[in-house]
Amino acid sequence: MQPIEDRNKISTPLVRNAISGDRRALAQLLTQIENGTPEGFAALNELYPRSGKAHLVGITGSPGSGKSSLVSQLVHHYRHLPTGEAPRRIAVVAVDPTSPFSGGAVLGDRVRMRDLAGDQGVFIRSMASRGSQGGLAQTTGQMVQVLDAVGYAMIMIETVGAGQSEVEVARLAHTTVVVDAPGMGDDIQAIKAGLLEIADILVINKADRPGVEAAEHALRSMLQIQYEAASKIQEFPCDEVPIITSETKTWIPPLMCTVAIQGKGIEKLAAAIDAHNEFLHHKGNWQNREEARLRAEMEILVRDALQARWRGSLADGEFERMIKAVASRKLSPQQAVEELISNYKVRNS
Ligand SMILES: Nc1nc2c(ncn2[C@@H]2O[C@H](COP(=O)(O)OP(=O)(O)O)[C@@H](O)[C@H]2O)c(=O)[nH]1
Ligand SMILES: [Mg+2]
Repeated sequence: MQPIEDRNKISTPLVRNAISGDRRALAQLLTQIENGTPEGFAALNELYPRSGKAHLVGITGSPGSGKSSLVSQLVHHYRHLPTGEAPRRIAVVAVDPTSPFSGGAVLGDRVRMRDLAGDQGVFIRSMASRGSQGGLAQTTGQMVQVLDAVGYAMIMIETVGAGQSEVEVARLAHTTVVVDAPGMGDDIQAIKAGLLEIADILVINKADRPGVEAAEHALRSMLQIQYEAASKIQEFPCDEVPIITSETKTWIPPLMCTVAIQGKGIEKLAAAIDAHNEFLHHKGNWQNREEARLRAEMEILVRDALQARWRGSLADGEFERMIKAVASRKLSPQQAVEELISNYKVRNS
């Protein structure tokens, strides 16, 4: 391990350039991380002590609910604050195959994206949800770490809220925004229920569409079930931005209604995101969240590393043979796994 005093010295030119604001260097560095190269790995270790300052905001929900539209509106909002406040530098990581950030956008989205593309304070990176070397959640976590270390104050992570790895990605954020839209169908209720557990803010986008009340009612009932024990929760008025005082003990996810394509409700949504950030900076909440976040990240790393090592230790075709043995009912899945793992233990002792 490097001694502490050397920790802030950056020896790699690419990493130094990325820190000094060179966007091409940053893009190259992120590609190395995506490809799992040794240089990327070394850069992560070099950069880690500089990270930990950014507010990580996850935006998740069903495809087509309007996540990308909301993200671009939010970024635009934060970059053009009316108060003359210096705008924060914002990065977007879009882990979504249908994202306008990675193509496949309708024209309106492209126009908005172009607005952002000329802004030097905004960095957008899209990621294929398949094909990253170390697993989706791991790679996303590492990219976010780099963006944080080179000085982006806010990092938005857009991900489709379907599937385990997307939930894992959402867990990497400090603030998770779950986006729903009217008429998305009942088949995704289960996903929604799962996502609800990790939601800090709920958004019903496309509030210009029919069925807003029904969507609102459904989400509100789910929230009430989840938070019943927390306290006596009155109604959840839509669009009410939580006010954080020294008395605030629990965070109850606010329900916000937006029309992303018209920029409606964006200011309030941004205010809710900022309120959650403020809540986290209250009474050690941030530390708790950071630890929970890092626990999630490290569990992913340990799992992936162990699995990779175990896979690497298998003889050619061993796994396939086991699958055949299970398929032909010679072994139960449990027996097969026991055997596969016990061989691994022997080889590694
Ligand atoms: N009517 C309506 N359409 C919207 C709204 N927000 C987004 N859309 C449209 O819904 C489609 C999907 O949006 P997108 O942001 O790509 O959704 P994502 O897949 O969740 O990222 C696009 O055609 C958007 O223009 C909205 O508030 N109202
Ligand atoms: Mg999208």
